[in-house]
Order: sequence, then C-alpha cells, then structure tokens
Amino acid sequence: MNPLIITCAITGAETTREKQPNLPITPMEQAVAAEEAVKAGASIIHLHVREDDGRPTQRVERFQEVIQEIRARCPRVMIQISTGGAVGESIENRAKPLSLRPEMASLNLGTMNFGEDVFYNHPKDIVGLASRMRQLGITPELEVYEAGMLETAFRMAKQGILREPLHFQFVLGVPGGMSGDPRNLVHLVSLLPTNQFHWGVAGVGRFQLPLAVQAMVMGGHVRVGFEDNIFYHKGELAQSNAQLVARISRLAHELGREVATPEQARELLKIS
Ligand code: KMH
Ligand code: ZN
Repeated sequence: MNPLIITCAITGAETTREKQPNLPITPMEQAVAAEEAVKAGASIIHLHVREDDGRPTQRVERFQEVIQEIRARCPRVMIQISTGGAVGESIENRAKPLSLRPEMASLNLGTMNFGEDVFYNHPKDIVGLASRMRQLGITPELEVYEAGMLETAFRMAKQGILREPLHFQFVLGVPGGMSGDPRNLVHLVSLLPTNQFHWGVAGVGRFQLPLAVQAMVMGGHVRVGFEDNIFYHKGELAQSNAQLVARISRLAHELGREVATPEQARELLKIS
C-alpha cells in the first residue's frame, strides 16, 4: 500500500477557543501547531486563518504571515489553503489567498446544508476557483460531502477543468451531508472508477477516529485536527493537534502502513 498521507486541519473556521482552549489562532500559535503536527507525522497542513480576536478571515496578508512562519519551521510540508473559508464568506474573498500560490487548495464541490447554515458553492464559482487554481499551478483537493459531488468532479475532469490524478477528501459527518457511517465511505470509494485517484477521509467529531482507521485499512489517507474534531476521547478534549496526529501515526505503524514524509507525499500527489 501507498504510504499514508496525514493532513492536519489545525484551526478551521468554526471551532472556537471557548470549545477548545488549545485552538491555535495567532500566526505564531498556528506555526507552532503546524510544526508539532509535522513532527508527529503530518505532511499536509489544511489552513484557515484568523484575526487576532479569533474571527475567521480570508485576508491575504494574514495567510502570508502564517505561511511564512510555517515555512520557516517546516520547509517541505505542503500547505493547503482553504477556499471554503467560513460559512457565509463571499466567493471573492474565498479566492483571494490563491494569489499566494500554495501547493494545494481546497475546492468544495457543491452547495449543502452545513449544520444550521447553508454552505454555498455555485457551479460557476466552483469552475472559477478550479480554473484559477489550474492557472496558478495549485493542486486542488476536492472536498466531497455527498456522493453527487463526486459526479461533479468526474464531469469537471471530462471537461478538462480538473486534471487527473484527482485527489478527493471525503468529509463525512457534517450535519447536512453524508454521515460517518462506515458504509458511506465504502460506497464513495466504490464509485471511484479506477485506482488512479487519491482519496482521504476527514471524519467530523466522533467519526474522526473510526473513519481514519477504516481509511488506513482501505488504502486511503487521513485528515485529523481541531477543524473537524476537538476531542481525544469522548468527553476528553485533545491537548493539541499533534496529539491527534500522533495517534494516527501510531495506529498506522501497528497496521503496517508507513506514514508519508512531506517528500513522499509530494511524490505521491505529483507536487514538486
Ligand atoms: N468552513 C466550512 C464551511 C474548506 O476548508 O474548504 C468549509 C470548509 C471547507 O472548511
Ligand atoms: Zn477547512
């Protein structure tokens, strides 16, 4: 099996300090959290940034500051900026940090209910973001919350808007999308026509750990971190993002799956 790519989503847009006191918010906190996560086995950092007061932002200067700090500590980790932003953010703002040309960026493939909110992704905006990424040489990670979104990706690949190999992230457990039921992951993977695709799973909340283990066994990759889950065990908050990554690395080792270094992850995803 391929080495396991662990992505760490260190901050997110919705998690708060009130709920997770160790949430990294400032550029320095985020850089330290990223460095610890990389030391624990992460090769991709999925990045949302915040203003100092904790508000989510898509401000380019803030992304630049954080990326610089992370790069100074982890020169080869892949940085994947979020173009999802926070629910309700304008599409113009969501696209802005692409100008920094990170290795990767998330691309959300459809509109859906997102908890109590609606996460809008108009078809023309999805195509617009994908085209901009292509123009700038940024590899999209395709965020899939529903089986129909997978079909959207296949259609976009056929139209030449997305270039293969496609890299999917199945985000399961968002209220409004597919749940973290193990059958959902089996179904989504079964829809991939060949094994020329990369896929990972980001389980939300209590689904994070069981889906991660399932993905490891099925040959997929794994995302953990405070964006998706703030607990280590039921009712016990995680101490850090790195603690969540370290558990995945340990389990991978037990299961005989090598954990990818940033270099190996680049090679696998064809990102130089
Ligand atoms: N904050 C969510 C509404 C992404 O990063 O692209 C969307 C999100 C997905 O986090
Ligand atoms: Zn995100």
